Amino acid sequence: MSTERTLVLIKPDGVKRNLSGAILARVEAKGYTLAELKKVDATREVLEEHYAEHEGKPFYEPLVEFMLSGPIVAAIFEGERVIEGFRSLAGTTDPTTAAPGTIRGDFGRDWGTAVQQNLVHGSDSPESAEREIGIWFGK
Ligand code: RTP
Ligand code: MG
Repeated sequence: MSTERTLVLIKPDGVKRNLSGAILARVEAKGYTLAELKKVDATREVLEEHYAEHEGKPFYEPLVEFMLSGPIVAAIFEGERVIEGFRSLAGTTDPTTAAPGTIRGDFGRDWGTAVQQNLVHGSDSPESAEREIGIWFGK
C-alpha cells in the first residue's frame, strides 16, 4: 500500500505573522514526513484552479484576493491517513471557534476581514490531494 500524501498551504496570514515554522513543526511533531516545501507568490490562474469548487460562492473573490495578498508556503506531507490527520490538526474552518489545540484554534481569530483568514489549507480527499499537488508542484 502506498503512503498517503496531502497538500498543505500556509496562507498569507500565517506567513506574514511568522508562523510558518511553528505550523510545520506541529505537523512534523505529529509524525508526518515533509516531502516537498517551497515559498511561492501564487498567481490568480493557480488559485482559480485550486479553488474551482468554490467559484460563484460569496466568499470566492475575497478568498482569491486574500490568497494573492502575500507569499504562501506550499508543502507535501506524507504518512498513513495524513489527509484526515492534518485536517484534524488544522481545526474547523472558522478560527474563532476552532478547538484550542488546533492550528486555527490556537493561532487564529476573526480579524473583521471579508473572508476567513484561517492560516492553513489541507486537502480533503485523496482525489483532491493528487489534483492539488499537481497544481502546486506539477505531476
Ligand atoms: P481549506 O479548503 O482552506 O483547507 O479550508 P476548509 O476546507 O476548512 O474550508 P472550505 O469550505 O474549503 O473553504 C475554503 C476557504 O475559504 C475561506 N472561507 N471563508 N464565509 C467565509 O468567510 C468563508 N468560507 C470559507 C476560508 O479561508 C476557507 O478555508
Ligand atoms: Mg476545503
